[in-house]
Amino acid sequence: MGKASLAKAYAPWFKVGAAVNHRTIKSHGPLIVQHFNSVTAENEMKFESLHKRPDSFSFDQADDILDFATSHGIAMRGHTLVWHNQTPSWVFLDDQGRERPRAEMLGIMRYHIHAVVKHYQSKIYCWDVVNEAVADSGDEILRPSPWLKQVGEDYLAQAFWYAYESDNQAALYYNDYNETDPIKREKIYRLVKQLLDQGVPIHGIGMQGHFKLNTINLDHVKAALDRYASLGVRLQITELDISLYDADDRTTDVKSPDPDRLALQADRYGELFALFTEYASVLDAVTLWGVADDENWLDDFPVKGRKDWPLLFDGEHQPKVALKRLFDQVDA
Ligand code: HAH
Repeated sequence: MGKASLAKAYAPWFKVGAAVNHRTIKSHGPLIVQHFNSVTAENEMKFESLHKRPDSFSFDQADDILDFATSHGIAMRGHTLVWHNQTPSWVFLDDQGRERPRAEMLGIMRYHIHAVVKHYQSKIYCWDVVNEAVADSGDEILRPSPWLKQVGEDYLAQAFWYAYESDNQAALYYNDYNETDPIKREKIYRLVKQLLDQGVPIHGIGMQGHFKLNTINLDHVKAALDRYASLGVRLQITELDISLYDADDRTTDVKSPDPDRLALQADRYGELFALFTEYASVLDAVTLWGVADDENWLDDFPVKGRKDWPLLFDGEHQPKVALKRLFDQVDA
C-alpha cells in the first residue's frame, strides 16, 4: 500500500477528501497529497477565523491551505459561511450589547458572504453556505439560533442568494449532523424542499457523518441518501469519522485503541464506502474530518482531553485496518 492512493482507488466513484488545518498541511502534508483529492479547512474559513472584527478580514491561514491544495492539484471545499457557532459576538450584538435588528444582520451577512466567496471565486468548488440550522429535537424545523431570532426564517434563503450572487459557478450546500436520524432527516428534507420550491439556488446537501460504533445504522444511512437524492440535489459526505466510543460512554482512561474495536471500525468503514459507491451518480465527494488519529477534533468532543481514534491513519500516520479494508474491497 506504500504507493497506493485512497483517492485514486475511489476515483471511479467520488472524490475522497480530508479536513486539514494550517498545522496539518505541514505535519501531515505527504499523507494528504498521496491519499486525498479534496480538502476542507477545519476551522480557517469559519466566520470567527476570517472576520473577527467588523472592519477587517484575515485570509492568511485559509489562503495558505488553498495554496497548498492548488499546488498539489487538490480541490477545495469551503466551510462555512453562516453558522451559530464559531461566529464572533459582534455579528449578533451591537456595541451596547443589544441584539442587532434584521436589517443590520442581513447587511453583515451579505457583506461577509460577498467578501469571502468573491475572494475564493473559481478556486473553491463548493460552499457549505449554511451549517447546522435544523433543530435536533422538538417539532420545529429550525434551531433557535440568533440568525433565526434576529433575521427570521428566510435567513437561509438570503444566505444562498448572497453566495450565488458572489460565485454562480460554485456548488452551494446545506450541511448538517445527525442527518441520518429519521426524524431530523425529514426536517432537513422539508427545509431543503421548501428552499428548492422557492427557487433558491441550493445545489447540494452535505451529510456530516460523525458516527459512533454502537449507533451507526447502515439502513438509516441508505434511507437518508435515498431521501435527499429524491430532491434532485447533489450529495456529499462532508465530515466523516467513526468514534471508537459508544454514544453514552464517558470513560476517559483508555490509553490505546482496543484492537477489537478497531476491527469493528474497519467493518463499518468498509460497509459505508461500499454503500457510498452505489450512490456515485449523486455523491460527489466523501470527506474525512481529519487526516490521522494524532490530530482530530474528537480528542476534545464530547469529552475534553479524551483520546479518540476515529480516522483511517493511526497516530504514527500508518494505515489502520480500516484503510486496508477500503483498498481491499475495491481491489486497488
Ligand atoms: C461539526 N459539528 C462542524 O461542522 C465542524 O465545523 C466542526 O469542526 C466539527 C464538527 C459537529 C457537532 C458539533 O460541533 C456540536 C454538536 C454536534 C455536532
